[in-house]
Amino acid sequence: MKKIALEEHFGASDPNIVEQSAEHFTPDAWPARRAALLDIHEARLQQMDDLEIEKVILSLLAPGIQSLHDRAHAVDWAHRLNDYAADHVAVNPARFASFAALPMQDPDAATEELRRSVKELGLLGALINGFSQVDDENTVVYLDDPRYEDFWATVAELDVPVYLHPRDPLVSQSPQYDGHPWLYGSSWAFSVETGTHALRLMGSGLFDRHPGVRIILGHLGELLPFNIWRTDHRLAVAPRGLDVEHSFGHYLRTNFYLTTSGNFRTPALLNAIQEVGADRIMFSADYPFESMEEAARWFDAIELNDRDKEKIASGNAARLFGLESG
Ligand code: GRE
Ligand code: ZN
Repeated sequence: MKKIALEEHFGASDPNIVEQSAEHFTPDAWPARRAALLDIHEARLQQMDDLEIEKVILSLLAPGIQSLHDRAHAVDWAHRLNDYAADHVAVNPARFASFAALPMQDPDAATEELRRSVKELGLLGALINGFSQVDDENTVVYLDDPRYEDFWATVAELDVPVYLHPRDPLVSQSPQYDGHPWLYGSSWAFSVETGTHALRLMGSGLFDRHPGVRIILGHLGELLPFNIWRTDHRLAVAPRGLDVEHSFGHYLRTNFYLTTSGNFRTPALLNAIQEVGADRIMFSADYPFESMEEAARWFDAIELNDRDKEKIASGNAARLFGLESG
């Protein structure tokens, strides 16, 4: 079945950001993954052809710009890496598109870079890797911070989605993981960190002020579809100062889209479909951290009615990004 995939990462060696991903692999596995992050038009495209993935929306690896705590460094690298992404899309625009990476360390610069990326480079929105480290490595700022009010207004005005992608919490600020390093990364901490960040956005009133803002979450929703009923159920009796117009389940079903990136598990997909509906779920792999082949073979074999399967494979993404559906 024809598919569009949209959490598909790249790295670059100029500026040299690809090395950020080395920590996620054993030294013997890293050279091949490094090469896969740097490649776009060869092995990646070959696999897309083999697996009926007609289009990939690229995004920079994580934490990417979000960990560059020096503001000027973040602004410069985001600009250069968005140019780099646009240049690669231009080589084969039928098969590739890209999200922008944004220097959230400087909210005005991030807003301008989003505008430039969408209007001048033709990128399809932004992918932000969670909180940003700002000015020093231990200061973290989440996207619900008031300094981002103009940024979110611009997201609404440009009418482009923002992919909220995982990063690890800082070791210095995560005593719950001390001595248990296997809890970091994509095994667990990524999802808890990102699901919590999404709840912060809901609780901040962002979607009351800007009902048109659309957030994409990977990994079948970073644990939220499983737990959202309980969160609302408890907040109804113990709101602890929460003051927003709707339930979190409402925001999840109204302002969020989910992808299958890195979560190739049919029971989890069916839970997500039951909670948010098949119109809000999109196929993705999370290449090259995950196997494009495993993602595609799992998805193609799922027994689901044809209408919903086609929407998840490509129809929802085509509609959300204004792509021609073919
Ligand atoms: C991801 O982008 O989702 C990712 C990483 C690093 C390791 C695993 C993973 O950035 O899924
Ligand atoms: Zn990813």
